[in-house]
Amino acid sequence: MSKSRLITLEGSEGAGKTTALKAICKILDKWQIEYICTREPGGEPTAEKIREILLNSDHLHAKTELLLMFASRNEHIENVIKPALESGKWVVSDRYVDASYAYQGGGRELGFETVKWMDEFIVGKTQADYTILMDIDPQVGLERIKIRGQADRIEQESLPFFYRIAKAYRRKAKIDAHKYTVIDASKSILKVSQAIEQAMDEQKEKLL
Ligand code: Z5A
Repeated sequence: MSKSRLITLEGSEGAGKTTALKAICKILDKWQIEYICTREPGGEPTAEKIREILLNSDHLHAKTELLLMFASRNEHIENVIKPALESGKWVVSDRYVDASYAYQGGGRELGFETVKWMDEFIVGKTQADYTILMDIDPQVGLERIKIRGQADRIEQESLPFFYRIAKAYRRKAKIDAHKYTVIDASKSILKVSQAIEQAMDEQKEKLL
């Protein structure tokens, strides 16, 4: 039996992570892998309550935001991710710790070092085996999600905030290049899905 794997999806607003998730699931089904799909912040009851605070509070200090992201992540890891991996299932997570490097480290300018400290403390060895970054110009991504209506607290941030996030994601993808694939998410849904399926197939030997 192959080792259980943790696959994560990252990207800024409107990058198309939902489409990407479908493409990953299609491949895992083809490989006959048992897996669960989950998301951050959230993925389990307490973490979902923290998500509500994170997305719908009027104001949060940057450090509070970082601490809450990791508090919800700790519940998610202990109650969902670790048990799934230990039972032999693979886990596909819509966002994981690299979102904290990008949003809190880059966007909120708390820096990678601060996030790394929290990463080592909370995530430890439960690191992603493989990450797909949906890379898009933030302006294009924000345009895509405009039609959804009411923006949450983070979505209401200014454009420079989202450019810092995109830059931080690219930096993290370079640091962890051995386990990252960067997808051009500005292409059509069909092209993006094909690119993800191809990327997964290229990782097959490494992952299985
Ligand atoms: N956050 C954080 O700050 N720190 C952390 O550590 C973590 C998270 C874990 C979670 O909100 C928020 O928490 C998020 C980061 C922060 N920031 N905010 N706000 P969320 O889960 O609600 O939001 P999201 O993860 O950013 O999801 P999203 O905005 O929905 O983006 P998406 O999932 O990538 O997009 P989508 O739903 O797949 O697509 C959006 C629209 O674009 C939709 O109408 C699609 O049909 C369309 N689309 C998708 N692909 C295409 C292509 N290729 N062409 C044209 N149109 C497309």
